[in-house]
Amino acid sequence: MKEKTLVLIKPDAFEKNHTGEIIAIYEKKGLKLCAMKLMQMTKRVAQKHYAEHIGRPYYEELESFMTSAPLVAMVLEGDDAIARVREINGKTNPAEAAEGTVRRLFAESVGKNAVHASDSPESAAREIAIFFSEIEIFD
Ligand code: RTP
Ligand code: MG
Repeated sequence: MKEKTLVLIKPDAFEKNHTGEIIAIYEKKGLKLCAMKLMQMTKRVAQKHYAEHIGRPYYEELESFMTSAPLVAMVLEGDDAIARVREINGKTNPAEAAEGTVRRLFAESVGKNAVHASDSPESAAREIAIFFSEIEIFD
């Protein structure tokens, strides 16, 4: 089934010029870019995007990192895109991420872990609407 998912190339990976390589990985796996922008998250957007994480021990660090510098936001589309992109990204902790995954290749720590991807159809719909308006999404 065709799905859309929100992917963020986080400030660590953008800063290290890994954007092109990361996008190439998704494209080579057959996922299609249907929206993309360079932007910096505000605290307000971080609190909305990571609402379920507010109050957890790592939240303050997560918010401060995600708002610290520009990131690349995109929507990828493809068959089973939500689960497939998370598999391509690898485990949250790069030390546990499988060989060849984006996080194994580019992440430096659990916090600075290169990429974000939506984890369910509900979160994909919610997250895409935070970053993109209808006229910015092409399919
Ligand atoms: P993401 O949302 O970024 O795709 O990552 P995920 O689903 O694999 O991980 P999630 O549990 O949703 O956590 C969101 C982000 O919070 C940071 N985190 N740090 N220090 C820690 O223990 C810790 N736990 C989570 C990570 O940057 C993670 O990607
Ligand atoms: Mg998550």
